[in-house]
Amino acid sequence: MTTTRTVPSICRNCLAYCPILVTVDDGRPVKVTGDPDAPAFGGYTCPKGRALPDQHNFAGRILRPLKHVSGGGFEDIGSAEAAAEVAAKVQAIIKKHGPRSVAFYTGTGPVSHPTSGMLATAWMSAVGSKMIFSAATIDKPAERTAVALHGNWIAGMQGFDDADTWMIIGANPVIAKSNGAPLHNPGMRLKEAQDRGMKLVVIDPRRTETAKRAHVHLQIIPGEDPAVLAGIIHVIIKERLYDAAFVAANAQGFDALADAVRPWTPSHVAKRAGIAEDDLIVAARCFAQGKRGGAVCSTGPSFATSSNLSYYLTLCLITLCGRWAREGEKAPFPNILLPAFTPKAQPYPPYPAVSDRPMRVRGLKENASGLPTAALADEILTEGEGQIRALFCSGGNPVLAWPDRKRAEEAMRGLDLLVVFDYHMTATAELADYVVPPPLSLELPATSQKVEGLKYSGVSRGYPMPWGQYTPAVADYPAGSDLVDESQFFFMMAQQMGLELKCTLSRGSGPNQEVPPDVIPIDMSRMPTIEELVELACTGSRVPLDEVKAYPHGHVFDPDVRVAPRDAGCDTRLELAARAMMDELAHLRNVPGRRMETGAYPLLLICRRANNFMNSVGQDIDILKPPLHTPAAMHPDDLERFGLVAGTLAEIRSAHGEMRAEVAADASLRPGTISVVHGFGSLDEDSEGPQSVNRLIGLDECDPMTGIPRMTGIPVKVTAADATRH
Ligand SMILES: Nc1nc2c(c(=O)[nH]1)N[C@H]1C(S)=C(S)[C@@H](COP(=O)(O)OP(=O)(O)OC[C@H]3O[C@@H](n4cnc5c(=O)[nH]c(N)nc54)[C@H](O)[C@@H]3O)O[C@H]1N2
Ligand SMILES: Nc1nc2c(c(=O)[nH]1)N[C@H]1C(S)=C(S)[C@@H](COP(=O)(O)OP(=O)(O)OC[C@H]3O[C@@H](n4cnc5c(=O)[nH]c(N)nc54)[C@H](O)[C@@H]3O)O[C@H]1N2
Ligand code: SF4
Ligand SMILES: [Mo]
Repeated sequence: MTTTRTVPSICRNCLAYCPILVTVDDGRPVKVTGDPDAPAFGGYTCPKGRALPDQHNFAGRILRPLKHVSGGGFEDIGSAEAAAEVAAKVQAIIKKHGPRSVAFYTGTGPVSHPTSGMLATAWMSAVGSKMIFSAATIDKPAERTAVALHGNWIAGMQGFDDADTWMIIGANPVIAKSNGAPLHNPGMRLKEAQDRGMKLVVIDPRRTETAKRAHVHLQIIPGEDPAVLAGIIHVIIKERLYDAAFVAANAQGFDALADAVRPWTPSHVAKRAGIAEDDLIVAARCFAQGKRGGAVCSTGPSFATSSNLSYYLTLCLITLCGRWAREGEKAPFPNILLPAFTPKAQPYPPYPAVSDRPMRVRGLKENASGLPTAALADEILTEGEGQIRALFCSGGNPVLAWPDRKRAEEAMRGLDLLVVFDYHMTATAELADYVVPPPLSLELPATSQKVEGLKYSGVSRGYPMPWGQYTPAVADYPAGSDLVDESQFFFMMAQQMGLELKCTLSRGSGPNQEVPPDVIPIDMSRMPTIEELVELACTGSRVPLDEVKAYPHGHVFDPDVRVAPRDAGCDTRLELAARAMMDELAHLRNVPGRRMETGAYPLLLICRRANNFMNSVGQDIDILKPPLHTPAAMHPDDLERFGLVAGTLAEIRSAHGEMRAEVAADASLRPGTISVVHGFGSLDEDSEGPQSVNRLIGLDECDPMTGIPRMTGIPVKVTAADATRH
């Protein structure tokens, strides 16, 4: 007899962490819907969330660790045996090449399993390697460098829920549940906000699902964000719309910033960015004349070059208009499952955005966002002392996700040891020596803490209300499986190698820590359970985990934390004129704008995300309708201009490479742009099927501070696939 039950849980596919109801038959998830009893989420789910049972029951799921066998293919290996073998191989590599030769890369997989990395990073530090990379540096590294250059505000940015003005720069939260609007049910949240009169400014070359709701949409030429932001600041200063009292009390460098934006007149910026001068002025007034609000950048400006500057000018805009939480207000981000701290109406001071620890390649250094992942392929492929020989890849898919698709594949093939933690055979896993399958989200406990912690990467993000939720594991491990997560695997290796692990819990970014980090020794005599690691992560939480557990549908807590005044004698200030940023702005003024190209590459390729897929995840799940070919959206006028027919195959070429895609008409694009979703493709993508857009993206134009390559606004040409054959 089947036992069926329906239980509350959390979808952890993306950082919205939507509360869900999961129907479980004999331990197997069979249905997921939004949880109508979860306060404030409105029962929202997206297709990815509803496909969780398909992901968990997926026929191609890897259920036991795999070892690559010489001659090709994989064979099953027990998890303990795999850990022992890998530990021995790592020891040999360290003996020969030193600890720097061992690297760890974490992708977006850990979004769905937040404790997976806890013991992995502890193990890295125990073996003495600092070579820890993450997808964050090919995502939005400027979130952290800009904060390092500008400083941050201890109490955080003003919240969304009582804002009357808001600016979203290169994000599409309605689809991506990303920066900009509240992560949960952003469409509903934006609508509510507009119904109460909030004015939204969106800067995006595409009239996105988010931009459609904007009061002013600046449909810019890709890459012109710094110009537009400088123009907006120019107007705000010229019309004296800034909060002079706030600036005088909390910032420095105002005069230098005013000088720096003076040449960025509305007429110059409008011409350069391809927008109407009036729209720019209205956007500036709209943002500055509101009483409360915020401004947030996302991947658009992050990928567009000059990303530190775009993010930095956005912080300047927030400071100029005093959009930080003020003394006496309810603290917008008080922490529920993170420790209690005192949110003050006071800045965290700026700190060095770049460390003195160099990489071996590209002249890059470690920076506030970590080690530059775009340099990792070259760190692997460049011979010499310190060359990386072993890579642990946790929940990432470098072959498809890293810019320069070919170089990424070469790097994966060039390693002495590649261990991939993933639940299915990805393009990267196919090249692994060992593939270790972790349990999937519904088989694991978790809390909403991960989303709260988003505020540590940049200005405040996360929940707009003090939300807390815990879920136990609601599904069983599949029968006959031998699943281990990263923490367990690294623990087993540590035991094998006689290492003592210590887990460091940091609650902040760089030196800006809300409370001092906790360093917690792990009992090495017994493998901790995942439940124990969840508890460990909640050490010192403002609301005890047990109290959160009492609300299985989640709860809006009301700790009534007020923003405290500035400390007596504190003279810390936010920096409006960081030298490096002012120099970059002056330099940009002297180079021509990113005019829509007209020569050999007449279109600009821009980035985009799809509702049914989370990067490369979901492409093998039938009900998410993976396409036969990578879709490429173009304005109907451009299809006509280049003699292309929607629904047919085309060849896209950049100076770096070429790809095959199926063109579609999309009038939401700025004419002259073409947008392609990343994450499609496979290891063998030459013969047929989808191809990765990272074939078109090279590493020759990387940001000198963070190393992020130009990943949007890339000149390309498009021809009908048949035409290219002749
Ligand atoms: N051209 C182009 N390139 C891009 C981007 C772009 O917009 N355009 N976006 C960039 C951005 S923002 C990012 S963040 C990176 C993403 O880069 P990656 O994170 O390297 O790529 P993903 O495809 O997200 O890979 C996530 C992997 O995690 C696995 N996974 C899912 N759940 C779990 C789990 O619980 N445990 C483990 N161990 N694995 C799990 C999935 O199966 C998948 O293979 O790509 C970047 N690359
Ligand atoms: N459904 C879904 N959700 C996801 C993901 C997914 O793959 N699918 N991925 C997750 C990840 S890893 C991340 S990092 C977040 C990212 O979340 P977002 O940053 O919101 O990602 P996108 O939806 O691609 O929005 C980026 C926007 O930038 C615009 N853009 C392109 N070039 C420029 C430019 O030069 N300037 C400006 N101002 N805008 C530009 C694009 O038109 C696009 O609308 O989403 C996360 N959520
Ligand atoms: S938006 Fe979709 S994928 Fe993201 S947490 Fe919610 S249901 Fe899951
Ligand atoms: Mo990302």
